[in-house]
Amino acid sequence: MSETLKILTIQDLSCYGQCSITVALPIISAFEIETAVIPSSVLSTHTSGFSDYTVRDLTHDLPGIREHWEKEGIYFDAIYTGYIGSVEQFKYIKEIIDSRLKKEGKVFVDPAMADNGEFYFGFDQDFADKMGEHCKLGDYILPNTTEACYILHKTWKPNFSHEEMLDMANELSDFTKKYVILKGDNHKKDELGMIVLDKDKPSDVETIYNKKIDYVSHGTGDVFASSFVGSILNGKSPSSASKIAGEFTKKAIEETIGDSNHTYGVKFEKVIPYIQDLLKSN
Ligand code: PXL
Repeated sequence: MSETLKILTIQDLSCYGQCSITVALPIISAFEIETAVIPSSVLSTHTSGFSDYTVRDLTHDLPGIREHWEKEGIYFDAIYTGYIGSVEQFKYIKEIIDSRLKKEGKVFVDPAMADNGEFYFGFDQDFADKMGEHCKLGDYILPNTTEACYILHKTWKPNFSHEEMLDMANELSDFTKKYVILKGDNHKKDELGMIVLDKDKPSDVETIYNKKIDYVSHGTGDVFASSFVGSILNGKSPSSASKIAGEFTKKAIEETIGDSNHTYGVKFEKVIPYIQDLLKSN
């Protein structure tokens, strides 16, 4: 019987809206990885396109969960952090990583805090600076261009040249232990690129392209990060994992386009049956 890897994901639980934990848990599980969760806050919906949502901050539950898991001897092969609800959570999350990650375990940081040139509701430059520090715990960081600009104190624009994207990925090397996956290289007309950079081999930098789809949708970053994590834990290289995650996310968007009642997230459930094919062909 092969060993099942165990991952912990720490992010909010938005009860409705297809993001964060409700995306990560089913997708990573479908990659045959045992997935544990710490909901760092509970919201009735996510914060984009909904109003008057409820929020319960669970920051102060984090140390108690860690202490219990220490008593139980629970460890993880990987920890993946996404949307983080408060600055205070960073220190508790670091304690969880320090204490519950196996020695050879890997950390994935999706600095989910901004998109399309703007912060999500409630975040600011101070939060972005703390997120930048948090990224330094990551073996893999997965920012989009907006998040990269806030972390690097750069001015965002909708279209960066390929050279500017490569420069930005290089600058992000200071904010990762190993890999930068910078999403959103849109200099080509029909293809969307992701820069995959290993800070120890910057001259081997690669750009992975997928078909570009002109559709803005919520939650695609979470779908991408979850399928990237699932692919890496299935032994894929960062460039193959980016290819699989790009393809998985693109298919989820294709399933959603045209349904005007479904603008809050993407129908990733329809793509879950393709995971094994994607793993085999990449
Ligand atoms: O998908 C990112 C995300 C996660 N969680 C919450 C959000 C957002 C983006 O707006 O509001 C609560």
